[in-house]
Amino acid sequence: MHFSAGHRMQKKNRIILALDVTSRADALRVVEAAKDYVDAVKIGWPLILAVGPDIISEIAKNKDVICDMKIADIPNTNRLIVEQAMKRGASAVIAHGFTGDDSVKACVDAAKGQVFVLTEMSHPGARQFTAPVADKLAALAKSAGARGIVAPATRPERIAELRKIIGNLEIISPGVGAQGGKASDALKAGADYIIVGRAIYEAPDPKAAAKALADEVKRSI
Ligand code: 3DU
Repeated sequence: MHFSAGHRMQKKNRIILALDVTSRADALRVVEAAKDYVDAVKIGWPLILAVGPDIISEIAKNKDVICDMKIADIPNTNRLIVEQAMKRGASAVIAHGFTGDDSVKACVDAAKGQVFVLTEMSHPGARQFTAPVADKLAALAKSAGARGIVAPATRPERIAELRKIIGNLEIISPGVGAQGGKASDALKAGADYIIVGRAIYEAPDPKAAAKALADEVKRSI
């Protein structure tokens, strides 16, 4: 399952666990519970700030880690951030595209292509700024050589539209469960992977929740 930059996350369960817990014990417990049902673990600021960046390497020993720092800076700073994430064992990173092509290309170069670019975000406020330019952000992801885009499971019709722009790039899709989106809708609309956080880590039985989602995935592809 583990791969270094340049390889591909194994597309088996088509679920990425968003590990937004704030203790090391919770992080390891949830990964252990969900490990057979997820293809990768997405780690962002909540866990990194709570526990420290060593958690990236620790989880990367057993699972592909996508570092979700929502990188959005000038090219040089983007490069420095991505280099640190990759050095710690991240398999891919998530970056904003609104910073422009030079900033996105800096991420792509530093991650050897393993970058997912945010397009329209999944929350209601996304309608203000990211939704109106989402098609352009998707086109930028493609022209910059990114691996894929992040697109909203809360609006599956947008996944289908963005798919037309990016061709065979990958789509990873948050918004399933706690934000109201459905795994089957996102996958049928063209998502390669769903990203799921609270519906797994806040469930009374995270293993059962992950398994139920994996079963839903199997039924819908
Ligand atoms: O709503 P959940 O708990 O399943 O978590 C969703 C995760 O995906 C969370 O880490 C959030 O930061 C991330 N994400 C979005 O929810 C929406 C986006 O547009 C991009 C990332």
